[in-house]
Amino acid sequence: MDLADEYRCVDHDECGEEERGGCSQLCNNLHGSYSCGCYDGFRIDPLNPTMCVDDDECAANNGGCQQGCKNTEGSFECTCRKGFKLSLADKKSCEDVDECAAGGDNGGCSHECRNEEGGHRCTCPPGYRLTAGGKVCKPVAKAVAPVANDGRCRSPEKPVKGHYRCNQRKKAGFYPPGTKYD
Ligand SMILES: [Ca+2]
Ligand SMILES: [Ca+2]
Repeated sequence: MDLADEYRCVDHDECGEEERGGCSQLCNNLHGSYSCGCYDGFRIDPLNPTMCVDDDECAANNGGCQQGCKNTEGSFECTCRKGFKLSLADKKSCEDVDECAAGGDNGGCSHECRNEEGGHRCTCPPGYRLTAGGKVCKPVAKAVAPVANDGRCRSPEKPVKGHYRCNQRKKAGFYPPGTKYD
């Protein structure tokens, strides 16, 4: 300290000391005073001006996320619902997953796969029908019409599981004329 300083008030750099003014993260020395600051993603604790707390980015405007927003300590991330993926371009919007192209399994469909927004659907070519579970197509059995002489659909003598069966309600042992078979 030179002699002149003995009679001059010099700024005391609290931030230059080991305790750094008691600031948990950043310390800004000001002329005659100092203030604590925080790293990106944090803000000063309203209850204690030397401490920093996580900034909940999701609390305002959903963090700018199109679908979900997940707050994390010091940061946050946007999330997407099932069937969507986060856009690599802005990391905020969600794009449909093309299940038919992704995975290399044709969306789990045995025949045709149709991509839809947020999901996908299996479909079957003519002559096939979708089985329970919505993924596998099976050939539609050629209907052998158990038609009685009177033209009415009658229950077959030996019904096979799922086939050769009239699909309308039987009345008195017969089905109405024109009944289709499945
Ligand atoms: Ca945060
Ligand atoms: Ca899709």
